Order: sequence, then structure tokens, then C-alpha cells
Amino acid sequence: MGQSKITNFIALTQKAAKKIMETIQKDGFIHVFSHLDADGISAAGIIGKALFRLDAKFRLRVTQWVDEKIIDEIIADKPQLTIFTDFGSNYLELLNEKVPKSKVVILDHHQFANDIENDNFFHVNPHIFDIPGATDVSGSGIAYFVAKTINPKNIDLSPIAIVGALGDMQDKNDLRTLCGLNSLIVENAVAANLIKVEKDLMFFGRETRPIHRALASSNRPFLPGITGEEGASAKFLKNLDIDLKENQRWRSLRDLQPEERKRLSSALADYLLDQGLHFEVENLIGTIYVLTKEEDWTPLRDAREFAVLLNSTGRMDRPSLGISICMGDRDTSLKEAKQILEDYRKSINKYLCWVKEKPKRMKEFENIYVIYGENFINEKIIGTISSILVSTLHNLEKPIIAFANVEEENAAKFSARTTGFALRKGINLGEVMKAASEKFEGKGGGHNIAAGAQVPINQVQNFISLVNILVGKQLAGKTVGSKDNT
Ligand SMILES: [Mn+2]
Repeated sequence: MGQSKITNFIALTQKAAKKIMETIQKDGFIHVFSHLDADGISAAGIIGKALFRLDAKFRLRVTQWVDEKIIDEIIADKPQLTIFTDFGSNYLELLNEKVPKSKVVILDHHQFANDIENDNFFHVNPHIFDIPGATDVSGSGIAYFVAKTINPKNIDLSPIAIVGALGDMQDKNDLRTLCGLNSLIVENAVAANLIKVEKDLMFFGRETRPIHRALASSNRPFLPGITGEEGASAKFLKNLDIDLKENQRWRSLRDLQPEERKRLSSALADYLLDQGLHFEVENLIGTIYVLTKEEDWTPLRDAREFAVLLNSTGRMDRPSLGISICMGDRDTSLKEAKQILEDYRKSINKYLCWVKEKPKRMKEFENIYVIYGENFINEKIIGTISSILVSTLHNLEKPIIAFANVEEENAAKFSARTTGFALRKGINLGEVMKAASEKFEGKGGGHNIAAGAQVPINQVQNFISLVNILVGKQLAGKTVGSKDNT
């Protein structure tokens, strides 16, 4: 990444920071809107804390998207400033029409249509400088750069920006290390003794899950015979002389001695090689971000576990708990959030059982699998369900498309996921979702491996048929573009 790009990007964050400070000096009221995933909640927490420290008058709201209702609210309340974090760039046109440009700050990292006039907004987005917003900086990262300009003390929020980036899965690099602008945030956090960076086994639940459960719940790497089999997993560990418990308490991966860690890593590598899964070996070890000021064995100590906790508060309609934790509450909010995380896991399990209960709920088409979540699966959780199910499919070449209805909007929300295997065969779900949804008065897009779309409920069957056809085209080696949706 070029140095001038970074310099220009940072200059723009400083311009946004200045706008925010000017508003506060005039005692203006500020509305903050943020996205409800882990990154959006982190971003809201960072901006919230920065505003709180300035004694600003402000209000935070977390939503799934920006819509007419939010715009109407801004028009009616006339706040002196509205800040959008982790979304907003794709609503420039809508905002442009109705809200004075000088009263809007957008801190977003999503791709946006570049034919849209954005000069007069305080619009901070890495794509303006050709910095990749999917890997180099997240919504919370941008919020962090702004907060740091407002007050150097806000460097203590750098771990939250790292949590947000990991929540958005920006670690798609060798050894799952954060790169680009994200690595500048990591440098800040390490220098302030708030983050410790380690290389270790990548199984989820490093602080909170018993080791045998961490191994058994792993989909990446997928361990045939161990994934989904806690008993087999415990036996595997016992054969390596690794104790599952210490002083009555279950040991987690963080508790392994260096010697045990080595033994387990090489045994797992051998195991994968024996199964012919040599490509999974590289997924065993990765970069771990430890929040050193957080308590041991809590979900806040490991940045990826922290992100999952935040995500659950958003998905379960309790984002204010996540925001409070980001702003520093380690008391009641944390206690409640832990319960929410449990409830979230239970509802995911409930949905997974529901899908498996009847064949008509998950149908196999020629090129795709479709999950009919309709009115049963919560639309805020549908993405999680497809992410989990995609790794359990018999045919790795077929993407999974899950949908839930959003009755009040008369829309069906689709979440599409596929595998690295299918990507190598030419699948790009972002292109499929965009082309197919636009054909039926919807909207969609995203990444090659994970994408989404929204279409009117009465177009669901047509949309599914077209997705099936377009995926078939990609598997046959053809590209799918916007003109390709007939
Ligand atoms: Mn984001």
C-alpha cells in the first residue's frame, strides 16, 4: 500500500474529527447510527467513548441498515451532526437528497458506487484512495483513527478496533494476520501494552472452551472423526498425554504448556496429512490477538471471542450491552452479555435442528442448496446459519443460499455462503447475488465467498431459479455480470 494513500486517508479522518469537535464546541447534539454486527458495535463503542470523554450531547443507535425511516428521523430531529459508522457509503444518494451535507459524517469501509458525488460530505472510506476496505481497515478502525485525532488518550480504544476488524473477518492473510491500516492499529495497541500478538493453534474458544470441545467444534480446519465428536476429541488428547483438567477446572488452549502445544500441533498436522487433508494443515496455526488487560478465561481476553460476544448482542436485539462493554463496562453489561451469548447459541442450535427436521426445509437443486427459513428463522441470524451449514454439506461445490422473510418490508433476506473449494471452481457469490437480485427489483452483493441479497417475497422462487442458473454458468467457467441476469 502506498504511503501517500495512507497519508491522504489519515488526513480525511482528521477532517472528520475536526468537524465533530467543532460541533461539540457549539454544544451541538449528535446522532450516531451504526451497523449491528461486531464491527458496527465496536465502531459505535469507540465513537461513543470519544464523545463521552468530550462531554458531548449524543445518542447512539444500532440498526441493520439505513432506511427511509432513519432519514425521516434525521429530518425531524435536525441534529447538528449525524455520524454513520460501518455503513452509510451506500446511502450517499439517499442522504444527498434529504439531509444537509455539512451535517453528516460517514465513517464506512464498504464498497460504494463511484459515480456518486461525495465531495461535499465528510465521507471517510478507504476505497476513495483505493485502499481495500475488506482487509485493510474496518468500520471500527476508521472510527478509531478519528477518535485518536480527537484525543490521543483514545489510543486505549485500539483493542476494540482490532476486535471489530476480526469480527468482520479482515484477517484473510497469511497466518490470519491483520494487515494494512489494521496493522497500524495493532502497533498502537502493542505499544500501549494493551494487545499481545502470538502465533498459536487457531481453534475458536481459546480462553473459554475446554480443549476437547474447542477441537470438536472446529470447522476450519475440519478434523474428520474429531469435528462434532467430543468423545473422540478427548481421547485424541489423552493419547497425547494432555490433561483435560487442572485443579477441577477444564483447561482451555491458553493453558497449554509450550511442550504440550508443540505435541498437539504436530499430532494434528500428522492427523490431517494421514487423512489426505494437506491443505488444512496451514489453517492450524495463526495469529492470536490477546487483550492483556482483560481477565483470564473470559471471552474478552481473546479478540475473536470478544467479537463473537459483541455480534451476539447485536443479533439478539441487545446491542447496547455490546456498546457498553466497548465503552468500558465490565460489570452488569458483561454479565448480561454472557447470558445473551448463551441464548444466541441456543437459538442457533434450535434453528439448525429445525432445518434438519424436515427435508423440505433444505432442498438440493442442480447447483445450489436452499434453506427455507421463511418466517421461522430470525433474519438477523440467517447469515450465521448459512455460515455454519456450508461446512457440513456433502457437495462442497454447491453454494448454500438461506433466506428468511422480513414481513414488515415484504422482503426476503438471502444469505449465500460457499467454500474455498468452490471458489477455485470459479464461484463468485457477490456477482451472483447482485445480478440475480437486480433482475427481480431487489438489491444484493458482497464477497466471492459470502454475499447477501434482498428481494420482494413474491419473487423468491424466481430468484432461487436464477441463482441456480447463474451458479451453473460460473461452474461451467463463464463469468456472471450485470448484463447476465436474463
Ligand atoms: Mn464492517
